[in-house]
Amino acid sequence: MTRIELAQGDITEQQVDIVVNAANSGLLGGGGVDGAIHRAGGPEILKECKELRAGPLQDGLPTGQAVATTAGRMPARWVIHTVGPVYAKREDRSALLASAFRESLRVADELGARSIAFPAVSAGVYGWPLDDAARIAVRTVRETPTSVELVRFVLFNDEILAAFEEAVRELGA
Ligand code: AR6
Repeated sequence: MTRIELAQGDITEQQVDIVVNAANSGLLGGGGVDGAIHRAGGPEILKECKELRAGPLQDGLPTGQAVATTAGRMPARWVIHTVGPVYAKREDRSALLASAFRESLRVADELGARSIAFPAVSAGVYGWPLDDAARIAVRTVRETPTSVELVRFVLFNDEILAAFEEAVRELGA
């Protein structure tokens, strides 16, 4: 059974096997969680991202997929970089957002990880409405078969934490 936890705080400080990054397809850094992870983890992460772009991911990481690197100086062992979709009013991209969580768990299983921390992927710069982002995140994790024992959503502020608390209540996670 996978345990789902909610916590408020900074994802870079989590004592878990894997920290998930809400990256962009270029994989070379950005703002939000992405910036925080590269700052906290140090240059080793960017070095591995550049190697991925020079090798298997020459066109970047497609939306909804996930790839692992070292976590550098963070307490975690690995970072899984995933790319959530940009929110669009006229197009339902929720399958891609669910895929970002599912693919991250698949890569975590490949690594043999037991614990993972997710941010609220797509709920920042990418503009996803918080309640919906929270529901998709919680539902997908609950429905994805995985050997990961602990999934911790690390939420940056009161508002996004409240959205996840409501999603957990609604879905009974
Ligand atoms: N720990 C936990 N959550 C955080 C942290 C942190 N240190 N910093 C921000 N958040 P965002 P996205 C929250 O914008 O919407 C980047 O430039 C934030 O408050 O980081 O998927 C990438 O390079 C929000 O609730 O990710 C991409 O270009 C959540 O994390 C783009 O942003 C996600 O916000 C991805 O946008």
